Amino acid sequence: MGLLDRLSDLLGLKNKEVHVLCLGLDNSGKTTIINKLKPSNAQSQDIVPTIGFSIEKFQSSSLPFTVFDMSGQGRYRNLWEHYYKDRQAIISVIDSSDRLRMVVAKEELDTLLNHPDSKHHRIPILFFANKMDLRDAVTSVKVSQLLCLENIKDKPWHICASDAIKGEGLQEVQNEILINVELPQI
Ligand code: G3D
Ligand code: MG
Repeated sequence: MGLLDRLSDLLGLKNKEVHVLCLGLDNSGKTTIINKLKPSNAQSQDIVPTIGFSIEKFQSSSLPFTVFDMSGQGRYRNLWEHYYKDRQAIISVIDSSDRLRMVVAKEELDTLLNHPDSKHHRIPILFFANKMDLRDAVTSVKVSQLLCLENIKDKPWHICASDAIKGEGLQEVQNEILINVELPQI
């Protein structure tokens, strides 16, 4: 069973539409990851830079999924907050090889975590420490430290190392992050 199917299964979202918000700085690999999460017959061959944001709707097993792929480019970042409310889970993608912008990634994450629509809601967050294949990549443990993930107490979260090009690490979501989740009305 794929990651999205397990997500919907664990959240008990049978026969409903599942909304997942995918966030991260530009070039971190969001669109590549979302593409790999789609059923193989719906995957694109070419990934083009996302302008603003794109909404991907696809069927995963029997369930319709909507993934909001938010551009990380600075001028579009304030769009994120309009979508905080409208999600059952968040996927946050980090370029593990981009040490220079890790501090910006942390600022963006802090903005998300401190937003009134996000704070105190038990929305599961799945972090992908992406681009693990690159020589400059730091480990997922190091990414976790740089982003101070251990300070997140009000949300279940998990970090996975991934190589989105090969599709490695994308299905390894741990069940425990997805239990005890307060679901918004959908
Ligand atoms: P974004 O949607 O977060 O902006 P994209 O990022 O999915 O458009 O990916 C940005 C670039 O990073 C793309 O390269 C993509 O192929 C590459 N990429 C994504 N994931 C990985 C990964 O795990 N490893 C490596 N090495 N590269 C990755 P281009 O060259 O098309 O700009
Ligand atoms: Mg993109």
